[in-house]
Amino acid sequence: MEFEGKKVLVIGTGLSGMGAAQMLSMLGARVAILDNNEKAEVEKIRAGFERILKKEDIDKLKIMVGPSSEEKAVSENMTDGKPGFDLVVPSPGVPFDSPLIQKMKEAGVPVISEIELGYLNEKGRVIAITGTNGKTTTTTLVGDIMKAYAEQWKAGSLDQKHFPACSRAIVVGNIGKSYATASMDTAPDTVTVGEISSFQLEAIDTFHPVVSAILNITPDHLNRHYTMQNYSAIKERIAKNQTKEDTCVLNYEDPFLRPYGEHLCPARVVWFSSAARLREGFYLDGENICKADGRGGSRVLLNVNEMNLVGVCNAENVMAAIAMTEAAGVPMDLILSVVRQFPPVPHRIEFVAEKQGVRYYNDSKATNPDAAIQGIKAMSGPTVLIGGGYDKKNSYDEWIEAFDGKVKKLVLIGATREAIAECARAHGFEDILFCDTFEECLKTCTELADKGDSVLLSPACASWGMFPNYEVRGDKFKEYVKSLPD
Ligand code: UMA
Repeated sequence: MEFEGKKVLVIGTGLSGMGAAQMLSMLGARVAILDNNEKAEVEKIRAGFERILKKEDIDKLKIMVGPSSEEKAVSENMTDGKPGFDLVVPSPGVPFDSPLIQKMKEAGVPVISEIELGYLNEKGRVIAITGTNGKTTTTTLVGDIMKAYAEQWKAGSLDQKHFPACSRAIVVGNIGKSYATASMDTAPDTVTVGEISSFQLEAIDTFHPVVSAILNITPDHLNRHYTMQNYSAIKERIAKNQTKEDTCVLNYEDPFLRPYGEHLCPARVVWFSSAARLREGFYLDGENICKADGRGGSRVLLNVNEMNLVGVCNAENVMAAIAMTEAAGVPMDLILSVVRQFPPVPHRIEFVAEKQGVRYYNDSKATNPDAAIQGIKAMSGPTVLIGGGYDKKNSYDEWIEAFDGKVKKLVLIGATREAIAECARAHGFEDILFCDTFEECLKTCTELADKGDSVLLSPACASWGMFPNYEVRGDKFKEYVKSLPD
């Protein structure tokens, strides 16, 4: 797509909005950017652009801030009674049914996510990963495998007639990197590995990965997507432009993905399973990750104890990463050597330290009940569990049921603490404590834990309301643990 001279409205001045505006300005578009947060300041936004754009490009930007900025963006840019924009790029955090977006759509202005925008400027191949949980671990692992592949490819140690070109692998998306910015560095022989959220998939159009994966679909973000049917349909959009020439890797155990993969997915499907011995695909057999060839043969690829990652959820993530990178043309020996060295991703069932006989685990990335179920499942003994946070209107029943006698005390914080406590009591679990601050909660956990116990931060809720993001919450936990006497 040609962006030169196009009038584009970018909504939001976080990572996505700044990246979108940067790419568009560099490609000659006329960019208006707004942020409706009452605390947003033009000077600060300009200072942010000074790090990524030339002064003459910044001077051409129209920056609008505050609660009236949406109204202004429309009223000041009317052409023939219609909003005078050629394109609108909302940040993922902007609700897709917001009045401004509805107005733009009704006026026939195309509304695309920053992921679609990056893709329109993509010059190489794309591998894309979505799912409710495990996206970051899987994306990071796929990125590491593709980077190792690129090194070998460039060094000439792979037969370049047989193996697809790859001079560089770039990791982008929900993992915390703007795709639009990164798209400026793509070339016909680069591979972009994207972690893509449901918020980003809502507004894709031509986005077409050669290899995609949907890891799992469990309740999350229902305050935005309303129903599970809607949420799963949005996740499945990742493969909407794929054909039988492409590959979509799917979880055979997922009740939404099985029927999708069997009847609806337009790509060649490769399955992985943590529970069934598949005839074709990747599966977990006890401690072994195996590959079945579809002709009755199967072989062990690796034992889970050879990896640094723990838990069945991570075995699933690894199987998905192996399936995706094999489909992208990487030799299996190289894939497995990277898997064996791969360190745990921070904030995901991350062992922090043992202090006075108590083991501390940071699973701050468990921002929904399903992710938190994996956290508690990975614990082997009595656990003091920290839960609660921002209210995404999730249900906690299955999480409480997964406590399985392991949780000796549930220490609750944040907006959801009453709702979680009520749900726990309904399931007969009464060992509950409320804390008002995170600091009080951490001290309480240390007092409650005996030698041999674990303390697990796996809150089943987003951190918003108490922290800017789950990373800050996890880092605070780690800082506290490290400050404890040995
Ligand atoms: N804003 C408006 N109007 C609105 C809403 C927001 O002006 O109606 C403004 C805010 O004031 C703020 C900016 O938009 O200045 C924030 O935009 P954003 O919330 O989309 O955040 P970004 O910094 O652009 O980060 C986004 C993703 N955030 C969300 O999806 C909420 C990041 O994922 C992602 O890393 C980044 O793009 C790059 O792709 C974070 C996330 O929480 C990690 N994702 C959710 C998850 O993983 O569960 C989906």
